[in-house]
Amino acid sequence: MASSKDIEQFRSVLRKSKNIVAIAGAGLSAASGIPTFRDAGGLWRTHDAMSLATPEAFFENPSRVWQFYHYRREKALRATPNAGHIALAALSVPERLEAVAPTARFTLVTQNVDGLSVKAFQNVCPSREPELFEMHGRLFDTICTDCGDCKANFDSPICPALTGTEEQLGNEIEIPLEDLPRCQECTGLLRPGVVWFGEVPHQLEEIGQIVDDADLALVVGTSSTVYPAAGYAYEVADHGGTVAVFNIQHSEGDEDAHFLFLGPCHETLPLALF
Ligand code: BJW
Ligand code: ZN
Repeated sequence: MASSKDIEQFRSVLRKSKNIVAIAGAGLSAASGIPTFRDAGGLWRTHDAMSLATPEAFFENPSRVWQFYHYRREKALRATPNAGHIALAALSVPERLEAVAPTARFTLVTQNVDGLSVKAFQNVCPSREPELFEMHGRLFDTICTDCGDCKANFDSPICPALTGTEEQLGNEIEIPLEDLPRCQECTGLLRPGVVWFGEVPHQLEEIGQIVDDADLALVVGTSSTVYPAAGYAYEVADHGGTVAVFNIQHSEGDEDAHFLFLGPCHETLPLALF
């Protein structure tokens, strides 16, 4: 089956849909200056994922891992949502959703940890709780490795010893354990509140239900290589739903998508949706 790029045809599917789920990845935040992982310029092209994004890597070298996440936190703190985040957030506003999909419910499932979709939802509709799942956690949460306390933390820098290290990411420095971020409750070592390889993503039961119910999946800016998120579009297609991929280039499985909108998603999403 050849994928369609016909916006009018997509709009007519959108109009009839009842449960829309968007599954987003790093490409959604690319236009906000947040690096992706696997495509040109992506973090995993120059940094080894297994020595930065696993629990084993953290306990082996917490200084290296904190330096990496401090760099990511500082970038995300200064970033603002782009037109792609805003277009998805607009679908959570009842009147906006009703205009394009009168009988639909919309949910965003993001793999991104940068908080930009939350910011976009707050900008667009401050009075509503967003239908939003951050399945790989948040850069701005910390978890104590001793007592398990989980807290939001937007400090910049997160601890004095990391000051300025974001300027020299390739240049690893060794920070003593006692100078890394520590728990306010028990002084234990804090870790970033993100989901690493081998860990179980958040809210899988609720997301599973949303995916089971979805009759339209928007797959936005993800390489669709990391599970379980990579499986959701297949699940929607398997039970008869429609899949629309928004990506700047070809990605895993997009040959099976019903719609394929190639281009930067801060341009293609607003065009296709509104
Ligand atoms: C644009 C654009 C623009 C650019 N516009 N587009 C073998 C087989 C199957 C599974 C496994 C396996 N071996 C191991 C596993 C499991 C593993 C996995 O899937 N590994 C694969 C690599 C094979 N998964 C896990 O370990 C997960 N946990 C798990 O499975 O638990 C077990 C379990 C599950 C379910 C039930 C019970 C138990 C956890 C995965 C955690 C991933 N963590 C990371 C780091 C998070 C913290 C951090 O940010 O540092 O999450 S890795 C990284 O990849 C990050 C991302 O969320 C994730 C996905 O990447 P994403 O978003 O797709 O980014 P890219 O860079 O890959 O793609 C960007 C795309 O955007 C590209 O396509 C570009 O073209 C496009 N783009 N600019 C539109 N302007
Ligand atoms: Zn603690």
